[in-house]
Amino acid sequence: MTEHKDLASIGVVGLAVMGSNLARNFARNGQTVAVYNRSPEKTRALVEEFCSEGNFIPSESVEDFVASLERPRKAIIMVQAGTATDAVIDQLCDAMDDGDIIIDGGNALYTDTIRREREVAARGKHFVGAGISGGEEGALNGPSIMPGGPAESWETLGPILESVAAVVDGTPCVTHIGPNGAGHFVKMVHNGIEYADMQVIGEAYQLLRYGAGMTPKEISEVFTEWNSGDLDSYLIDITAEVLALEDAESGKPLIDLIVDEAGQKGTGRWTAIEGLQLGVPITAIAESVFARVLSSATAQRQAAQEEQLPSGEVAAGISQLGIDKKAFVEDVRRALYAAKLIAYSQGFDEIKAGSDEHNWDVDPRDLATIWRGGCIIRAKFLNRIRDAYDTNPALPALILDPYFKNELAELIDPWRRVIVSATQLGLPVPVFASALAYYDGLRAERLPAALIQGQRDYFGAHTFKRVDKPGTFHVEWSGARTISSL
Ligand code: NBP
Repeated sequence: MTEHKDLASIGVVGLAVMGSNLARNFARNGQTVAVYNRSPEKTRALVEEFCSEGNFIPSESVEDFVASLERPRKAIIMVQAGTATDAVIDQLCDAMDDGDIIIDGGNALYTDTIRREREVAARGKHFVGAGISGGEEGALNGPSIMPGGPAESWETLGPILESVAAVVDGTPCVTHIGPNGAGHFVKMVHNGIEYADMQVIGEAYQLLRYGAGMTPKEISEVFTEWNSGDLDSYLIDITAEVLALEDAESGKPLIDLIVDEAGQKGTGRWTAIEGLQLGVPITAIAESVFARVLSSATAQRQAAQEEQLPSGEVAAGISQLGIDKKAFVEDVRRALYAAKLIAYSQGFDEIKAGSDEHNWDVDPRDLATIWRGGCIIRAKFLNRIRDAYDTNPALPALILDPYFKNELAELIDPWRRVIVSATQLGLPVPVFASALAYYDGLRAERLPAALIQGQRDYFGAHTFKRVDKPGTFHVEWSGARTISSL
């Protein structure tokens, strides 16, 4: 085993794009970084190319890597979620000593993180599942980091993670989220919100392009303008850039040359599944996952076009509906903002439900704080969310905060108008529309659930409760239809 004179304060295992950028970020911020990758070529390439950025200690075996770390050892795993992560944890556990800390920075399923923490603790080590957001750029220049795991690990890890996280108004975008799987759970919902945020932007684009007949370049300018207001965010900013780009070869807008099929990897899908399991109506997030699934149903989409599924009477554009373009653009902006608000409100509901279920005590204010920088959903709007939970930490729903309620009063009519127009134009706006259905559902004094209870009692004697008296009731549907109290 190699003897190391100087030891590393942190190590990174897995040197693909995320791991190597994170290792460089640590090195640039004055940490001596131990680096290891399964195939040594990546380790060599990283150190060769970036040794001028700081101190790296490369290793070509896990044992050497572990020996190059100061105690308690801290190693961040940046490999694929699933079996690769389990394999690396096993190797590290064998080589490490009691009290050392293994951090999984990949996109693990939080239930795997809970299991891993238990298994690693049984082997005498600490395990921290940390969500890391911001993609490769964030990993290099400052991500938003969501670590779970034991509070005592955070005391050791906190200062190191703070040294590489994004910083907003002097506050690093990292904090201890809660025990065991809390960090990865929160990262999962963050990604679910990201799906919805991207989809509502997509729906706005679709309406402006195929409803208002605007060119990608014109829409890019609209997004640039929107980026200076309530919608100011990383995703709106990059949308303007994507729409502005022309393919040098053909001179066509790049957007028209990209195949319109979006995949949905682990985290977005998990957020929807978890919402169902926890019984939280995260409709905007789930619809955004389904929108991607539909986009990828290539064979069905092709058949539907070939068969010319009837559209009914649809307008070719907003002028046919007598709608002014400038007014429409502003309505779409407001509809986007409203649907986005619902997606965030639902995401925070899911986090609260997960936190209650697992006794994590996640503070929503912390999340709004650390998502303001580094991560994909970073936005000015998160300051408002932070203020909302500051004012009332027990807010029953984000949209019930007085500021957001006032905003919704301004957004609701344009939001309804846009959905009506989208229907008349035959353009799909699944998240705009489902978010409004959720909103109206929440507001409704009476929901048809009463009828559903009646149906359930009819065919399955499921019983029902009444609004006018306490108790449980059943109707003898097949006989005299008398209502009896049970
Ligand atoms: P990948 O997940 O694509 O790369 C895996 C790396 O792990 C390779 O360098 C591979 O080595 C190494 N590895 C080791 Br060490 N042991 C392995 C094993 N037993 N099996 C398989 N691979 C092993 O890297 P990534 O895109 O940098 O992502 C890393 C993690 O960060 C993932 O969990 C991802 O979900 C998460 N994440 C990614 C992003 C993003 O924007 N890409 C954003 C946020 C989070 P090799 O060279 O020998 O194959």
